[in-house]
Amino acid sequence: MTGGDEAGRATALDDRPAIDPPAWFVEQANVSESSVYDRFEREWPDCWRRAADLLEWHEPPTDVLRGADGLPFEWFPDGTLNASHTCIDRHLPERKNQLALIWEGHVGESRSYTYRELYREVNAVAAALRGKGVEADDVVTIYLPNVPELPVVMLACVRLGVIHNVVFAGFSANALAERLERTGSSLLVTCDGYYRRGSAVAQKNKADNARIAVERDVDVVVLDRLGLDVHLGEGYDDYDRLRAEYDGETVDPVPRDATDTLFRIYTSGTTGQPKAVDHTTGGYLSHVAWTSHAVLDVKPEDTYWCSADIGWITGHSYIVYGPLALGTTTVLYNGTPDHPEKDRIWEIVEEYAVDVFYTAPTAIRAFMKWGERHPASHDLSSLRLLGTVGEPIDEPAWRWYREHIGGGECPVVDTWWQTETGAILLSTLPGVDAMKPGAAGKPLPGIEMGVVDSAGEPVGTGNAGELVVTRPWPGMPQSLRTGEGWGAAAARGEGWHYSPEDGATVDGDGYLTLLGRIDDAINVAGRRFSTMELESAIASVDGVVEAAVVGADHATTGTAVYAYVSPTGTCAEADLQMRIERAVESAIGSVAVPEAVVFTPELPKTRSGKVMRRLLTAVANGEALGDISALRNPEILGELQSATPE
Ligand code: 6R9
Repeated sequence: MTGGDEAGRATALDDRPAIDPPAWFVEQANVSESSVYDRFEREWPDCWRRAADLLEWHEPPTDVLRGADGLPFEWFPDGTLNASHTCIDRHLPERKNQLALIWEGHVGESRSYTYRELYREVNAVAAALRGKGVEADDVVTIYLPNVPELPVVMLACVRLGVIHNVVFAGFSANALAERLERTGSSLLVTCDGYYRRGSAVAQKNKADNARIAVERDVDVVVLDRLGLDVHLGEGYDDYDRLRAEYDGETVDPVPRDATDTLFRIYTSGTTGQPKAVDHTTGGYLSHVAWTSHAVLDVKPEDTYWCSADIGWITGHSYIVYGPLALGTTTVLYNGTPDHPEKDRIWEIVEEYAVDVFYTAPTAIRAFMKWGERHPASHDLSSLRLLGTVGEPIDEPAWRWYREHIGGGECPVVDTWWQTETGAILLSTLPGVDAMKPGAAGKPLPGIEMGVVDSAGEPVGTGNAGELVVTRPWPGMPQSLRTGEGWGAAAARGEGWHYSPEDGATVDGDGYLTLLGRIDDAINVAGRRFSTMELESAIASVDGVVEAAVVGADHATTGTAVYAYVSPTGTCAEADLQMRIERAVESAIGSVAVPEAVVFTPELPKTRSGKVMRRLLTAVANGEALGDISALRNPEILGELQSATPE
C-alpha cells in the first residue's frame, strides 16, 4: 500500500508510552513467562503442541505440522477428536454442576445450563438431527439469533461430524437462500421470530421465503422463541417437540480427523462478495483454546462474556468453542446495549460478576457517547481483563474503556484477527507484555507477520505498509491449507504467505498498529493516507464520537478527503469543523485536511458493526451505491446523500 514517496514518513501513532500490566494481574495470569516468545520460536512448529494439549483428543496427534515445505498444510494430521466431546463430555467428571452457559435475553428473561444440562440438551438434539437423516459431512444451516439453542445445535452438529453453517439471524431471506444454495444444505434450523429493540422480527417468514427460492427440498426445524402462532406445514418440525422425543438419548461423539471441517462460515462482507471459509476440527480448536487461555486469560472458574453475535466468527470462536473448550462459564446475550436502558451491559456484568469482557470498538464508542454515568452506576469490580476486536481502536476510546470500564486497572487487549484466521494472531499477552493504547501489539508466540511495501519488501519502522502472515498457523482454514485463495500475495514472492489486506505500521518494539483495510486507503496528491491515521486525528477532537474518511474525486489533487463525522451534539458544528481541520493539519499535514466535513447522526455500518467506507465513497462521488444488503442502518443513506456537497 505504500509508494516510494512515503519512505521515512512516520505516522503520528509511533512511540506511545507503554503501560505495564499490573503485578496483581501477572501473578494470576495463565501465561506470564516472557520466555514464551523465544520458546515458541525455538520449538516451532512443535510449540503448538501446547495448544493441542488444551483439548482432549480421541487419538492424540504424534505429528504437529505436515507440508511446511509445500502444500497442503496439515495441522495435527494423525490426531482425531470430537469438538462436542472436548467442549462438554470431558468436563463432566470435574465440573458437571458448574454453569457452562448463562443466557440473558430481555430484562427478566434468562436461562442457564450446567455442563451436565448442556450435555443432555446437545445429546437430545444430536439424536433428533440423526433422526432427521443427517450424517457426517452433511451441512446443516442454522438461522437463529443469540439464544441458547444456537450453541446447542452447533454442538449437536459437530457431535455427529456434521458441518454447521450459521447464518446471521439479521440477514435477509435472499442472503439465507444464497447460502443454503451454495452449501448444498438440506436442513435448516430457525425460529418463529425474535425481539430486536423490543419489536418482533418475523424470522420464520424470512426462512419460508428462502426455502421457496432454493431448488432443493429443505427440511426446516422451527424453535418457538416468541410463541407466535406460526404454521408448520409439510417439511417443517417443531424444535421442542423433536427435542422432547429424543430427550434422554445419548449419541457417541463421532471421532473426526483433525483436518476435517468443523464448520463453514461466510465472511462478513465489509468489502465485496461474502466468501465461504471452512475451519478445521483440530487446528482451529487448538488455536481458539490457546488464545482464549493466553490472550483472554480465561480460566474454568471465570464468568466470561464476549458480547458478539454467534452469527459472526467472533461468536463462534470466543463465545462457543474457545471458552467451552476450557470449561469456563460463557455468557450469551440476546439484545442490544441500549435497550431498555443504556446501562444494560453494565447491569449484566454486575449481576453475573463477569471476570473477562470482550467487545468491539463500535460499542465502546457508543458507550463513550452515552456517558460514563451508565457504567458508573454499577459495580464493575469483578472485571479482570478487557478485550476488543473488529476494527482499529483509537487511543481515546482505548483509554476510556480502561478507565471507565476497567477501573483504570484492568489490562486491555486489542486483538487483531479475521474470519479467515479463525482465531487471534496479533495482540499483547496481558500477563507478559506492556500495552500501547492504539497499537494492537506483536504477533503472538509462534505467529510470524510482517509489514511490506508493494514489492513485498519489509517497510522500515514507522512506515505504513501491508500486513502479511508469513507462516502457517493452526487456525488457518481449509482454503489456505490447500492453496486456494493465496491471492496476489503468494504470486508475489518467495515462500508462503497470506495477505489479510489490512494496512499496518510497526514500531521499534515490534508492535503493530493497524491502519484499516488497504482498499480504503486514500491517495491525495500522490501521498497515501490510511483511514485509521486520519480518523484517529479526528476522533481525538472533543465533541466527536466517531469518524470515517473516504476519498472523493477532485480536479486538482486527484482525490480529496471527505470526512463523515458523528458528533456528540454538545458543540456548534462550525466550531467543531474548525477544530477537526486543525487537528488533522497538526497530526498529519495540510494536504490531508478534509475538503468536506459532513456531520451525520450515525455512520453506515455492516450488521457486524464495521464502518462501510465503500458506501461513503460512493456517496462522496455521487455514484450508485451497489449492494447494500450488509448495511444495518439503510435509513441514514438519504440524509448522508443530501448532506454531502456536490
Ligand atoms: C474478528 C473479525 C476482519 C477485519 C480485519 C481488520 C478488522 C479486526 C481488528 C481489526 C484493527 C483490530 N479488524 N480486528 N482492525 N484492529 N483489533 O473482526 O473478523 O469480520 O472477518 O473482520 O476486521 O480489517 O481484516 P472479520
